[in-house]
Amino acid sequence: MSLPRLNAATLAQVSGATIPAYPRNGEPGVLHLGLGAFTRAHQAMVFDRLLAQGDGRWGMHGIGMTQPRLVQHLREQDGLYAVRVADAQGLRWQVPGALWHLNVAATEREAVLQAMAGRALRWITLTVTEKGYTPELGSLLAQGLRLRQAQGGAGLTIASCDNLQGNGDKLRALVLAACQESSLRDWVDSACAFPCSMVDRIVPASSELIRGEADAALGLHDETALGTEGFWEWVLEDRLADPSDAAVLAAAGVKITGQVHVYEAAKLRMLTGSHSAMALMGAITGRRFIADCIGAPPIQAFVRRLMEREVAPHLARQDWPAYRDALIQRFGNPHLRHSVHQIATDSSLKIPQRWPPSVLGQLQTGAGIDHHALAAAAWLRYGLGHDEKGQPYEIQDPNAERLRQLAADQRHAPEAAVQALLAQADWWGDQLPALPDWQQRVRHWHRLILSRGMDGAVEQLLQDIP
Ligand code: CS2
Repeated sequence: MSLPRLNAATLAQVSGATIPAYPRNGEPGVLHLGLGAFTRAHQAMVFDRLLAQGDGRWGMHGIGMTQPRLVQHLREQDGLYAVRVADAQGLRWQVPGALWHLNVAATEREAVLQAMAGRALRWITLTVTEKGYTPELGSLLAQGLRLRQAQGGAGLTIASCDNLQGNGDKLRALVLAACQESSLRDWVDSACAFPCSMVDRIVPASSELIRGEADAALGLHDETALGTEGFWEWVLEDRLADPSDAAVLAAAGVKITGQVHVYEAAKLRMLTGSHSAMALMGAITGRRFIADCIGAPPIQAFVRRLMEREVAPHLARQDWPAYRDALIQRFGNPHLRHSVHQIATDSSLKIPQRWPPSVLGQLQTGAGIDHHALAAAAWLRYGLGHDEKGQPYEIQDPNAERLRQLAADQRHAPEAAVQALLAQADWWGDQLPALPDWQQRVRHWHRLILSRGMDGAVEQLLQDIP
């Protein structure tokens, strides 16, 4: 028997979850670009907390950039959805209520532009992923801000929440470049703020499994249910259009600081840098989830050493040992079922943010780079598109074809394949490709991966470099 759908009319029937008890019919104060799993389990739950405390300014207008399906499902559910928060500290279900309006940028552009000019709007937040920072994004925002300025709207805080170093600066540059009129550029520059921010919560994509668990927990069907961990962090640069928001957000657990880059570097290089290495190892060895990877002692030892020896020496985050230990715990959370292939998606846009800064730092001090070199060699092996049991997998990446071509002949001409991979300046930057030590170590570990297998190469590294 099919369950009734979760929506505003059935919400009161929910017993096994915390549900919103505040009005949801106001004008959204936040417009979010890049409606996906992450923002629904992160920013939306921060705004849900503020709304529950009576501050009605934090309702969200969620904008899907291209895929209408998620927006359609959420429209059918009046913006309501279920989130399971589970880790060693316990398990609970919540229905956040911060998502009030929904549109698709690709097909409903006028509605999105009008929303950017909305009287009640105060913030725009973004999770458009690493591949979303394009001139088209700048144009969309500039067009909306032009309309806002013309209608006498106040300035906005426009906060990028993507895994990019200096994300707010990158976004500001895109928007200013898209402002054709100098009057608009001057207004954006003076009235709007583009803080950098680091956001953190592990949020796997929705799955049939979690939707089934939501059915059982809520007694209602949610086509978009999510699972996440108890941990979350939002570190926001203290550069806001309305400075009074700093105290409001801090009271909800957001860290407002002038040191956001300290947290950005630690997260990008320790968390997501390890994520990318494990994801590629998992894909090659046929391990489905991150928890399966970190649960393999040699891979856990590899990850610890990658963080301690090759990343931490270049971080300003003083509490990195505690952060490292927390990450190992978080990676091992069995409730998350975080797919290695989800993380391996778009590796050609992710790895440039995550590995080169640590490798360059190590090379500048003459320290070892073998853990990152083995990870880079794993990326080349990943490019073959099948695991070590011959099971094929899809390479989901805007540069998938390039990676496949670079990887195709690696068994017949391994050195040439490594050289070709490392010569991709848009992936490794301008400095790394020319550094012989880097090339030599990647060649070494690539040979080991082909001869001893992924796990064998990891074990060899642990033996060779105690
Ligand atoms: C992951 C990130 O998919 C990926 O690339 O490394 O989504 C990671 O789970 C989040 O940034 C954690 O905050």
